[in-house]
Amino acid sequence: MTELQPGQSINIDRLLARIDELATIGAIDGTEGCARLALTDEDKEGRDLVVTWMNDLGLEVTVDGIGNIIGVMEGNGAPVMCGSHIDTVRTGGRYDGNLGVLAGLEVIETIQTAGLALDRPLAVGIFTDEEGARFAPDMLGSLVYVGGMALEEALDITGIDGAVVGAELERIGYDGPAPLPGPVPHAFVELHIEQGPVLEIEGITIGAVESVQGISWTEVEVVGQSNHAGTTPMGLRKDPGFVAAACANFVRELALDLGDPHVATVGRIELHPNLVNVVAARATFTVDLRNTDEATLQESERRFAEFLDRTATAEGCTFATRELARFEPVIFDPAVVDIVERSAINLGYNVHRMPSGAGHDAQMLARVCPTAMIFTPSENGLSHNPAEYTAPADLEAGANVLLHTMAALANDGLSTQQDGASQ
Ligand code: HGY
Ligand code: MN
Ligand code: MN
Repeated sequence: MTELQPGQSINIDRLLARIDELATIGAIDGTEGCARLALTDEDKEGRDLVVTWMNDLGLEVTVDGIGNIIGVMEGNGAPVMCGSHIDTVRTGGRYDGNLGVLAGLEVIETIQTAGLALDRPLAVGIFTDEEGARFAPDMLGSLVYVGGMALEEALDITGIDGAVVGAELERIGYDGPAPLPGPVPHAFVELHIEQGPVLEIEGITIGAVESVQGISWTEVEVVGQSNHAGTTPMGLRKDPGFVAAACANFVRELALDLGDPHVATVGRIELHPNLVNVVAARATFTVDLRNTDEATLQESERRFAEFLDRTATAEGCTFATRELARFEPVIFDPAVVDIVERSAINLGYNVHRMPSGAGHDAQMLARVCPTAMIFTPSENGLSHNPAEYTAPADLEAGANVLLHTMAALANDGLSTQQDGASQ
């Protein structure tokens, strides 16, 4: 068996071929994107394809009770794991999540083909429902994997379409037997597209990700009184549609007031009965607030709650809120971030340390083992959009950094002697 050579590269054509093939599942007509909402038939089809590739590589494949799929190479001791997700949002691109999983398979095939010796086995994980777009919270599968949510609670979650997680997992045949919480890896590394503009603007190829910002998702239901749009004087209205619109405007103003990196989004608004000539009876909408600083995130939650109360009350409406997701900022393991940065430099790529604006499964694995992430640039900073694009040279760079980072971690690049030492 041989050592990994400093210049050893993955096979980019093989990686691109897998990315392209997986993207045909749930393909969005006329675009490069795909739609595979968690636990839908398209998600099942994507899972089946990647499991076939895992089996072709001779990996030991397990599926746990929340549908996480883990493929492990033969070997002794806790594996060095990589991975991500293959579920997408409804306007998804072909790289978000998929790159981290398929680059993991490519790393393993490169190591097998070159007959390379590693002190530890490698593993690739596909975590269920990372997006949280159909079933909140996001990162659901990895959250359950690390014991952050009981399986029973997760299986009971009802989605935006009324489907229930447990029933959907059973329907698609991914309610697996593997134990939860899952086996703790020696270390975890996630390769992901940046999904933002920073790397492209700075002309940097690799992001060594040091942290993930905090996330706060709330669903708000405002109840008023449906009435005739033509006959109801403005002063007599109880219009939840107005309250929802006022809240969408407020969170934008709030984000501008707090300044970067604070972001705020009203991504989903549903009016009932949603008709041109009816003052709505009910408005249901979501508020997504994020910040790298927990105290500021809490301040934004507090200021929004006060605005909602004041505005709904003044409009004669009642309201209820439901927390969909709430994760504090996460700091990745400095030793693993160092290895990512050093791997990139040794491979001749320029590299930039940065936070992640998006949530990722790595922020959950960081609860149980040394973890970090690798970013590659997103063209025009675009993501959660079918036009999402990352150039092949950047995909190759990211996968090469993943290869060398995982090899370093497998050959004890970490000072820790214990498997999966807590942070
Ligand atoms: O919402 C997120 O940050 C991720 O795409 N789930
Ligand atoms: Mn993602
Ligand atoms: Mn995403």
